[in-house]
Amino acid sequence: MRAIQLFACGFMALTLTNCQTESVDGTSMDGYNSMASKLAKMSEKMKGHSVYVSSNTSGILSIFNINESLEMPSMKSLGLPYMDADGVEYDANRDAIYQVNRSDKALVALSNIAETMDGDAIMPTAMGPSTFENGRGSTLYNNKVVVVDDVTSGKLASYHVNEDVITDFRQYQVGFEVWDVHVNGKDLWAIEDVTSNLVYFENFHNAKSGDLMYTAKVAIEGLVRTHGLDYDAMTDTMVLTDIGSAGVADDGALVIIHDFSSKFMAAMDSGMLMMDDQIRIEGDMTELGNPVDVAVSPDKGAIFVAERAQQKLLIFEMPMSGGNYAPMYSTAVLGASSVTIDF
Ligand SMILES: [Ca+2]
Ligand SMILES: [Ca+2]
Repeated sequence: MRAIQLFACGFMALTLTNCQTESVDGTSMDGYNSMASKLAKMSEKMKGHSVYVSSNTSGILSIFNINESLEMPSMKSLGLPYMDADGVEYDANRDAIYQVNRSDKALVALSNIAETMDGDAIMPTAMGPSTFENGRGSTLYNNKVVVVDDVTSGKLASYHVNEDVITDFRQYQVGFEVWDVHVNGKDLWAIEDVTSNLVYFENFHNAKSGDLMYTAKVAIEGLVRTHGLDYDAMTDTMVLTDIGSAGVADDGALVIIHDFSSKFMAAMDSGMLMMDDQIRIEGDMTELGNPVDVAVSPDKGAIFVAERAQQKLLIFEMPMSGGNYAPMYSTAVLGASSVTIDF
């Protein structure tokens, strides 16, 4: 109970910047307690325990519940009316999923996800306009989803989203092929496909449709070909995937960059973020071949990987230093193409 109260306190501190740190006596602080317990319930609900994995071959959305254990999650499979999916986002406010449906070239919404059971076939409750050709990664922010259109010479399509309606918001030409994106606050980070480049767009949220100029493009030393990225703002941790050669099924790696902001800003002049500033997971124990997407939870001390070549979901412990580590959890997910978490 104390842990829950402290958690609620943390939640209130974020919203009200005012917080009682002592545990409270229920008889004298009924109002506070009931508010705290409401907040606790809400934040507990907002903080889920699920890992969502798209497939680009199976027509299945896989959901893993890690509440009991990261090493032994329970799993449910949901059938979809399309086979080829990529970017996946979970909207905790609506208990909805937004998924890049590549078969129909549209972003779709899937609703009431918490109520679904293993084996259910579900239908989208909303479908967006077809404004991308070759959809890949995605990112969710402020009731909008940005979808990467991996065409020459590179596009981003963004949409207003909720569980019932998906409409056009803006379209941007970025001038290079993109694979994955992540919005943090007002800024956007993108992976340039077929390169080791991480690209920064400052103040993305103000950008109008049309040509979008990047603020900085930085190569990640030692990285061959990056695909997925995820960033945790609380701990300033960036994680990138390295698929190595697309045709080689055992040469993948993960790159973790702590104190990312200062390192990236420092690297903007030279155009390269050096090996010394990175932690690298690679080698025969890792099961990494073509890790196409990643989600990071410093809270759980874990990194979640959609591994396309080996067709798996992999969960790694957040490493303190580089090395050839075995994942703490590895399971088959046919066509694993994208991953997201709700905690
Ligand atoms: Ca590879
Ligand atoms: Ca991603």
